[in-house]
Amino acid sequence: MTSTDMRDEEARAILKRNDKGGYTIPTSGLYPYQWNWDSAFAAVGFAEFDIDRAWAEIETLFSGQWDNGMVPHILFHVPDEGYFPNHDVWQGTGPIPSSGISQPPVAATMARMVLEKDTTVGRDRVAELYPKMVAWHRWFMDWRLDQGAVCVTHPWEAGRDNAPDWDEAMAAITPEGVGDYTRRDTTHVDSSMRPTKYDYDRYIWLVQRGARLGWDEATMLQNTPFRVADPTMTFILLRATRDLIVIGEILGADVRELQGWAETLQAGAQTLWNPALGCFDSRDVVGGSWSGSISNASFLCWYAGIDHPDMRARLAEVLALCKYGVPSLTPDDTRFDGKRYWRGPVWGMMNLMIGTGLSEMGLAQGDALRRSTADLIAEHGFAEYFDPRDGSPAGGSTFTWTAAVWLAWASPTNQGA
Ligand code: 2M8
Repeated sequence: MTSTDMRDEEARAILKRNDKGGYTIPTSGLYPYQWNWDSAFAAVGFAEFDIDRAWAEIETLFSGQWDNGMVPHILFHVPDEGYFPNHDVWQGTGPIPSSGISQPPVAATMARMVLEKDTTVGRDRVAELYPKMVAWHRWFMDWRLDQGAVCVTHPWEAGRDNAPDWDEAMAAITPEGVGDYTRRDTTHVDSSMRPTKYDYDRYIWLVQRGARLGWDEATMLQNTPFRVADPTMTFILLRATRDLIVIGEILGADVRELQGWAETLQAGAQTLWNPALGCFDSRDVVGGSWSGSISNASFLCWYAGIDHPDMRARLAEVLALCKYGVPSLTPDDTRFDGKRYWRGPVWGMMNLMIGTGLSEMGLAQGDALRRSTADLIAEHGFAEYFDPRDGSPAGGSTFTWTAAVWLAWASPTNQGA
């Protein structure tokens, strides 16, 4: 067996081990539930060896969809005391116990990828999912826009939990009355690789506010303490809406409403251009300031079909400092912390989206990024994230989305595919 075959085998084994029957946990211990965008990435990993299981992953995710169209960021299928905050804190109001916020909507893009693997099997499966995905995207358009850019109402919604993008907005929150609580994440992973207590106090305060208001979007919008227009959400929703249009056209659906959304989001993405930084950036809607972050979310522009000469220059600068792909924050930023989660580390699935976008636009860095991600995983394993300075693994291990990224994109088995 070659080393590539061994990694392929290991990646399949990780997906099977994290499979809890219809849904996949990100990794055991640290994350014992179904997470939204983790599941969508898991689906493209499964699609490399089990198409039926790939569709089941997305179907189970949408079984938690709320009446208002929102698809929660966590589905608490089986209670587990090893995680905090659990459903008793969140008090999500959907058909199965869940959180009360969403996560980056990569599902339609991943569904299109699974569909293209096998259109015969996929057509009926995607036909069932299509109206649910449209309803979810409509929820974003109804409740999350600012000047056409997509906002997050909690750092956990962006999936980039402790990114510096939220620092100003978080500083404006005084987490009064949050009470005592016991974190579980730091019993699984070294606390130097996780968000701080300062962050967690504000995360929980925001969750308590949502729960108190019954997760009613109109009520939560009034005097909202946290609303940040975010490149992660904006680029990903724009990309996914275009993929949803392709799926709709295959199904013979009327896609005019979706085309309107894509135009709105395309214009909204331009409102994230920070001229002083020469980069796409997060914009605090409540406080009015830019984050000033050259992050891996900034470089999702190509994934959304948006090119910019300055972004190419920023990418070259960042990649000159990082051997293994795009870090969550450029290392020459004073806020950079190479092991602390979304303040520095490299994440495989972010590399996948950035690299895919670059390749689709005919830019050579796309394939280079795929090769460096392959080296990263081949040399350092299937960690949750990696220190961009030397590739050392950090966070959880045997991680679902890293295994999926390997199988669906980075593995040399797929080179030239
Ligand atoms: C991380 O977030 C969760 C909360 O949602 C946590 O720290 O408890 C983030 O990296 C997020 O993007 C990811 O989906 C989740 C599971 O992998 O973990």
